[in-house]
This record gives sequence, C-alpha cells and structure tokens, in this order.
Amino acid sequence: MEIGIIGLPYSGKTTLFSTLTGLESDTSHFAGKIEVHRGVVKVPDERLDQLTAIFKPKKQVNATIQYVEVGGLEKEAAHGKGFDPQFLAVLKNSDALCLVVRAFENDLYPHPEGSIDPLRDVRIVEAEFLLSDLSIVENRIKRLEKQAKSTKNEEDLRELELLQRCQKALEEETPLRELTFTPEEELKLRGFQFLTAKPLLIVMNYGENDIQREEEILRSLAPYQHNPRVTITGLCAKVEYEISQLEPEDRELFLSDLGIQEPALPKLIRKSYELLGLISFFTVGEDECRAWTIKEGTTAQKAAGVIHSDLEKGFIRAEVVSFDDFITVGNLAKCREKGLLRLEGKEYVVRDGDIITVRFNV
Ligand SMILES: Nc1nc2c(ncn2[C@@H]2O[C@H](COP(=O)(O)OP(=O)(O)OP(=O)(O)O)[C@@H](O)[C@H]2O)c(=O)[nH]1
Ligand SMILES: [Mg+2]
Repeated sequence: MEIGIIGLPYSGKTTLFSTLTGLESDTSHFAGKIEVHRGVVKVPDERLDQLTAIFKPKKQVNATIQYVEVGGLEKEAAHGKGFDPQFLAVLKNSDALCLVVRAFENDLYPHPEGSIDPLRDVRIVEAEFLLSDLSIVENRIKRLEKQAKSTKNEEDLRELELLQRCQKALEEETPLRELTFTPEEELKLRGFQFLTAKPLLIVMNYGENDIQREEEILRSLAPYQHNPRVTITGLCAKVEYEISQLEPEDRELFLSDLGIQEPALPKLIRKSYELLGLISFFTVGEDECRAWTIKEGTTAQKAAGVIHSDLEKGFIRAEVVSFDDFITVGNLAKCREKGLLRLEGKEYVVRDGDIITVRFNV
C-alpha cells in the first residue's frame, strides 16, 4: 500500500517525508526534474506494544505503509497546464494521496501564490486532479462511442454510460470519490486510476507558533470536512522533524517546552492507515509479536494467506480472541477456559485487533 505525498512548492512535503521515513531527501522543485523518493514507515500501534510487553518475544513487527514523495508539481502545472506525465504516473500508482497544505509563514520561502490560504491551495490542486481525470474520461468516451456504434456491444455501452456519469460529475467539479458505484463499476473504473477517486488525506502544515491553534486552523478547510473519503489532519512538520532528530529521552522535555502532549506524526500515520481501509490482526508468541495488514472485510482464510500461502491453502480453522478480551484476561489459556478464544471457520470476517492462531494442514 502506497501513499503519494504531493503539494504546492514550499508546502513542506520534503520535511514531512523525511520525518516520516527517517530518510533525508531533497526533492526541491528547483532541481527542475521529477524526483521520486520512497520510504517504508512503521505504523505505530499501542496494542502491539502491549502484546510485546506480555509475551516478551525476540522481536516485534509492526505493520508498514509506504510513502512516496513526488517533487515537481510546478506552480505553472497548478494553473491549468496539466501535470507532467511522469509525475502523474507516480500519483496514479498510489492507493491514496496525501496533500500537504501550507499554513505556516516563512519569509525565506515565500508561498508561490503570494499568501497563506489553505482552502485556495486545496482547490488549486483539486482542480488539476479534476482536469486530469476529465481528459482521460473524454478520450475514452470518444473511443467507446466509435466502437459501440459498429459493435453495439453490451459491455461497451455499459462502460460508456458509466463514463458519461463520471464526465458529468467532473464537469460539475465533483470528485469521483463522492460518487457511489456498484462493485462491478468500481472494478471497471479501477483501471483508469482516477486521481479524484483516490482517498485523500489533507495535512495542514502549520507554523511552530500555531500548535495551540490547531482547531482554529483546521476550520479553514471546513468545506472539505464532511467529504467522503477525505481526512483532514494537522501538524507542524518542522517541529515534528526536530522531534524525530532527538534522542528518545530528550523528547519529553522538548514536547513539554512546546506545550504539546504527544507528537502529531503517529496520528497522521494511523489516519493514513484507516483512510486506506486497512486494519490489523495480530499473531503472538515467544518468537515474535506481529501486526498484519488486511483490508476491512477480509475473511480468515484470506487473512491467513497474508501470513503465508500455505496457511491459506491448508486452512482448517482460526483460533481467535479480540485484543480487548485478551488484555482483560491476560493470557491465552484463561481466554480459552472462559470461552473467549473462539474457533472460527474460513468465512469468518476478521476484525481489527483480533489475535489469531491459524490451524492448517499441508
Ligand atoms: N517556519 C516554518 N518553516 C517550515 C515549516 N515546514 C517547512 N518549513 C520550511 O519551508 C521550506 C520548504 O519546505 P520543504 O519541506 O522543502 O517543502 P517542499 O514542499 O518539499 O518544497 P519543494 O520540494 O521545493 O516544492 C524549508 O525551508 C522548511 O524548513 C514550518 O512548519 N514552519
Ligand atoms: Mg521537496
């Protein structure tokens, strides 16, 4: 699963990416070419930390997601000239987009639009996404119309109808993520990798003096607050970067000096995870305690396949206890006695936080 980080020049993309991944990257748009940086990020999970404290395994393995930073969204590109194809290709492969929006003042790096206005910036980028999707839709419609005229193919006609619905929405400036589709239509549309269909995480990057004003700052994006599959969160990338550079024992003092209870970064990663529709189940033991990533709605047998294909093929049953039940009782044997450790078949739909042992036979 990959999330593409994008934003206008000087919005703080590189600062955020470096903080997330621990990788130093310089994708300044002055480089004049498209640069792509990828990094794998551990998804923080307090529940997994608690399991590790109980089982004391040799290692703990967190779930991960990948972030990719794409430099090169030039100011001109954000004004109707269209995105560079190479830039687009990276974004299209992302499962979700993380849009960094500048809310901080910094005279050394003036905002390319001349002023700080988060709502305007989101609209600039969204407008580009709409245009990009619209041009794909129009091209495909043209071709289909020609094709369908001669073939009268049922499937072509259905696709045509579907794309005309998308075209109408896009022309009215409605992102495709706001439309509802049947699973069949979803499948059809997936191949196009429309940008406005991707879940969107908007990160308001505010200044170091604005940390206490987060709520007020986020309010400027109120028009996007209730949009389906849009999540809004805030942080000060510069401060988060500084925190990430500190030794763990120095962090607390730094945070309390700034009047912050906890860093904002873990929250952002968790929100990315949720936005992607991802949940975790756990496996536990002396060797390792591990969080595994599945899509919401995944069955036990398919989930077993995430661990190893043999476990899916030879699946017999899963022994399942919820994290909450386990933590209340404290050990697996007692969970079994109390009937909290259940036997589930292959159709069982795994829930977030389930602790699972797969019984299988190869
Ligand atoms: N004061 C302040 N400066 C910040 C903050 N976040 C980022 N900056 C600074 O703004 C400048 C641009 O940040 P980058 O992270 O390079 O932004 P970018 O979006 O990657 O920029 P380009 O790749 O050049 O488009 C850097 O000098 C950062 O240190 C912030 O919260 N407060
Ligand atoms: Mg950059």
